[in-house]
Amino acid sequence: MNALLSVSDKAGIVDFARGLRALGIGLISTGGTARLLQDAGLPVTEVAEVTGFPEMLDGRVKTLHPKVHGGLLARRDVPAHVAALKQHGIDTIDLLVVNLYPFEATVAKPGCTLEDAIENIDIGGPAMVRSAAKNWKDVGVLTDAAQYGPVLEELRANRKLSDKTRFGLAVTAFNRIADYDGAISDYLSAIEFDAVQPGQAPQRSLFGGQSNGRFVKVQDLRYGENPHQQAAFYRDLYPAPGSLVTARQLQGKELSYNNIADADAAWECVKSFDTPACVIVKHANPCGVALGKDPLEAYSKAFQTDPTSAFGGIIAFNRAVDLAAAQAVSKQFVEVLMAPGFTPEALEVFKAKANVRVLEIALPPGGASDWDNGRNAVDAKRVGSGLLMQTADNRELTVAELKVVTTKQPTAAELQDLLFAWKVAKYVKSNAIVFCKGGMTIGVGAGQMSRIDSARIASIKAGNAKLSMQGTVVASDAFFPFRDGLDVVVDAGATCVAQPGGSMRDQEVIDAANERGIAMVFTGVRHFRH
Ligand code: 93A
Repeated sequence: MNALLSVSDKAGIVDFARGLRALGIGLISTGGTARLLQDAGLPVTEVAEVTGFPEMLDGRVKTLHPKVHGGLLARRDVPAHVAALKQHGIDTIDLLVVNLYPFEATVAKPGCTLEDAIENIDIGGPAMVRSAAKNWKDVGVLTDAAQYGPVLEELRANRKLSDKTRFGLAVTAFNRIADYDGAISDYLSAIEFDAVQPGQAPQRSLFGGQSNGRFVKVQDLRYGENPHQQAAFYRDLYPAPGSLVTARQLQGKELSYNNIADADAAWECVKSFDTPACVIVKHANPCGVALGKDPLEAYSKAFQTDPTSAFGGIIAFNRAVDLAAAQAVSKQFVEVLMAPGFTPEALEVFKAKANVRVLEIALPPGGASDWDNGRNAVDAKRVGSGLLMQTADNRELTVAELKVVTTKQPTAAELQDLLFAWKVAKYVKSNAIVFCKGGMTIGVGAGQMSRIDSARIASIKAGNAKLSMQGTVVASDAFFPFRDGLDVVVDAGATCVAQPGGSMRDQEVIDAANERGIAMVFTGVRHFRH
């Protein structure tokens, strides 16, 4: 039995080769790998010796030879194949161990040039992997160091690999090649060729090129939105720093489909604040959002907005959770708790609540405005047999953009609350009406087909929580089409309103605001979210 070993990532290869050798398996290897094995005192035949050709063209041609591919592809059960091998002096290769030039890691490095990327496209490696995987009935193919241990164990036990093992290895191998080729095609497709400068990292644009992104499975999920639906969680090939998929689960039950969807909503919202904040999400909508001097205060305020809905909620912080915040949170039923960190005392509190899923997740390196536009700032939604894609809603509002359209001007405190409310409204499903005061949500109306119903619901909720609506500000994610919605929020106690403007009846709504003696600003920006 012969094994060919050709690996870029050489971790674990010496021990594995030693294990093969101990079973009497012959070792063939390419330059760098062969040297390493020889240095470890293992007898190795160099591929150049097998092919009768030196490795050439800076290593671009090492294994691309019939002596290699014949040995991998020949069917051992077809006499004509066996005869052909004999005629041409080709030995079978029964085990192939390959990991590829590190293309993905190379292009992930900042400043990687097109030339560097191209040199890291492996040709001979994938060719061998495909040959071996196609001929899985006779050849075992290893493409990942994690396979070394189990394969060696099986060989030690049975002297050969089972059909099932070889088939499984072949499937993994083809998946690896598909991912690898996908990474190459993604990278090249997104390059704006006319802007390529020699020696510089090429400009890449997700929408300029042909790529629509590729995904890697994170985990299978027990079920989907409902128990009769199957589901799995995938991540981008290159996840954005600070995105949900970079989270580490510290304890708790397995995350469910709905947990992940809600955790994403909570995390996206909370990380958009620079100062300590807490977001509680239920059914994809924030049911309480607040700022505070510390996590405890932010949580206490967020919880007050809607204690009924917060039950079983997903709670996210943008600051490390300390003991005080942990003790407060642990008084309620919580599904998922997420934060950039936890003090040891805080973690201790949740040890007693083994079911609570605790996720640690780093904030984006650039802070609240770090939207990572270059990479994952894309929203996608399946429709029928199609896919809707758009840039993510990363629009941030500055005070300078606010246009006061009423006689009454907002006070400084109202302006501050308006910006807070506006940020929250962006994360509330449309139609969104968000009442806020003092850096906390007072009433959230979400997901209604009519804006006036969202306004009514927000004020009912504030009433249920026994919160005063007097002097609140209101953010409306899209314009008021009629004055009736505005009247509802003013009746409830709002004194200042932010909305995009742009309705045919803007004047009617402005007149209503003036008549009711409140301040209103137009943002010129809409935040539908569905
Ligand atoms: O440049 S290649 O595409 N041409 C080849 O013929 C070839 N054969 C194996 N790269 C090739 N390889 C790759 O070399 C393997 O996939 C592996 O990643 C690497 C191992 O080289 P070395 O043993 O010299 O470190």
